[in-house]
Amino acid sequence: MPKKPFYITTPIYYPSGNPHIGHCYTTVACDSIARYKRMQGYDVMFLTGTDEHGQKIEQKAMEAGVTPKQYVDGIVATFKKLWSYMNISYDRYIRTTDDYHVEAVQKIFKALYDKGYIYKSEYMGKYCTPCESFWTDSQLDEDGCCPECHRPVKVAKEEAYFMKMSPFADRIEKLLTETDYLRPKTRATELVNNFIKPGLEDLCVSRTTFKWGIPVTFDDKHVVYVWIDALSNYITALGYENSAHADFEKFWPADVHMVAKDIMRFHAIIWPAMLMALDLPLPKHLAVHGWITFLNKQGEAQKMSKSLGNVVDPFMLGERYGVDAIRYHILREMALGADSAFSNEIMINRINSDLANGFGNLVSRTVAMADKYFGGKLPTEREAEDIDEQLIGCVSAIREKVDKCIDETRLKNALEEIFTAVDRANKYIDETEPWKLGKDEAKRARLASVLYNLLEAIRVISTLLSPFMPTTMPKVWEQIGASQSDVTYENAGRFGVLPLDVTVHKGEILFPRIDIDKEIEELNAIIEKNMADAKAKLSDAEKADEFAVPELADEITIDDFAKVDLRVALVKSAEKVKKAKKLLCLQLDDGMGGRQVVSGIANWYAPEDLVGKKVIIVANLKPVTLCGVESQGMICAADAPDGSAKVIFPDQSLPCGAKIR
Ligand code: ME8
Repeated sequence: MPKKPFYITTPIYYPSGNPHIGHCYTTVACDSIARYKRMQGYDVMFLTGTDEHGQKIEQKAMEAGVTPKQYVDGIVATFKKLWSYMNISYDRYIRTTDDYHVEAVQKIFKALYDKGYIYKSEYMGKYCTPCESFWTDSQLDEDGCCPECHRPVKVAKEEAYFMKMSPFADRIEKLLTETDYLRPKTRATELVNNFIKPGLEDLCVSRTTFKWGIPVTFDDKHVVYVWIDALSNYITALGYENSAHADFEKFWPADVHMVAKDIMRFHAIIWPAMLMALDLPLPKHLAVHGWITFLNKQGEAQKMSKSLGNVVDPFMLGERYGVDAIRYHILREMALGADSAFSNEIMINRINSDLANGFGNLVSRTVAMADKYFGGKLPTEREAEDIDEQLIGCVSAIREKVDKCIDETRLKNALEEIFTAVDRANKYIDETEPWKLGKDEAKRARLASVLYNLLEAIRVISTLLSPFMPTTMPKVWEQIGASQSDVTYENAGRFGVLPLDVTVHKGEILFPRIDIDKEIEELNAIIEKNMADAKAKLSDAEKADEFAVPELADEITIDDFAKVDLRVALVKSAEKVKKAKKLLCLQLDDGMGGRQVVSGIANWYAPEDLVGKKVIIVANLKPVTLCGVESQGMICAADAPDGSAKVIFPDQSLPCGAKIR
């Protein structure tokens, strides 16, 4: 009988910076499901890749002085290196710069145009450059900024093609609320209330302001704008509208698309609309997970960001604790739909408790006892007791539970189920006290039963864990004397598979216990250094990018401006104002006989930073008394992104009293 197909995808990632632990989450989760399904006997297609077009990449390449293709090639190589390092068993890797994808997207765009779903118009809206997204006013956050990254948006207008969305609104609403497409389904409410109920707006699908994109064949001023290009990858990679692959019939519709919440809207609304417009079947499930955030020293969960330097490097963690421990940790911490805060402490505690003390210890104790009491080879006589049934019952039941979790994309729960069996087996050791049995020759058969039951429990557990931790489990099989045919999916549902006289082989410690204090100190030092480096490295452009520009004040006329008399003045002396921590009192030469100004900059400037420098003052400001000291005007300073004020120093050759206009 031919194997049943199973198709799972990660998002295609932007190669605009190196991959981090957040990208690893989705990819490792999909990899574990893909491996599990292969173990179950499915014919699996696991797709990942990179989303390589767009203005942001064009800009980054320009800054780096290379072509966009050269730029993405470098980062794609790092992605691929990471996936190989993390043991990701993808079957296909799509790059949106691949010729076949480009050709297919052009055909898809044209087909949608020919069907009347795409039309030309003019776009005027709020545009977020970093996210490459246009937003409507109702979608902006409460500060009027981008709802995704919360940075300021700008008004932009251009000729553009649009895709009609309203014809699909009812079907999409039903898809989200009446089927189990969306996981977790609780998220449907926000999509329906925020996007569908207010009326689905047509989607801008082309751009003319940058070149790094797939050209629209029938209007070469335009390039296809992000989502039609990106989302189509899931079908072009199978050979839709191209001849590079020929698996579309076999694998479409996808069984699972997995994404984080940042791109849920695109996968829950726009992607189904595109497929409906193309008359294609819809994917079966969209699994949406939360963010891996970084828990900082103050206990606040921060978004991982290169500019903050809090991006957790998977290569570094893998080197220290092993790739499987990292895979386990990220999958075990994140519940589908919720965010999960990453901290070094949580990670190390998790590895120590579950892997070193829990599973690792179960294996090493069992193998060590079989070695000590029976020279490694179990005798064939047996003596069962009632308590055995509890262990056997628990272990035999887990496969079915794990199957269900995998089918519902609940990987955290899958691991929890498996670890109930680990705990049960460790408890069984405490209950049966094999070290006591080992002292009594008459208990040989009983001891053999206990150790055999433990080896069987380990066999089942390690088989089910192998999709999650594919490097370590073969080492376990070697230690417990299991052959390849013992560790199949079928045998993970049975007890009593290992030969009665199985031979164990003591091996390396699977998960060494981590010295938490030492490691935390070292990891924290690494993160702090990264944060300091990131701060120092931020280019001015990036700093400006990070900075939320305050809203523009009401319009004034030139006459209004002329009322403000700005002048150059020299700081002759300065001192702190007693009893006012923030204030400096400055004596100025203003070219008009001199004056005294009090300024709230003492937190950032010492008197000696200013003496001898020319500054700009508001010279006709009505005098006030601040903390008992008279101030005749004020010094001009700008608000910096870090909350400090930076004094504006004009050209120092200007004479005191020069007017600024
Ligand atoms: O959005 N925690 O690409 P992208 C969890 N190209 N997951 C994270 C994460 C974090 N901190 N950071 C990233 C794009 N991810 C588009 C997608 S698909 C047709 C086009 C993962 O590089 C998560 O899966 O910004 C998220 O959805 C994806 O990376 C976004 O990757």
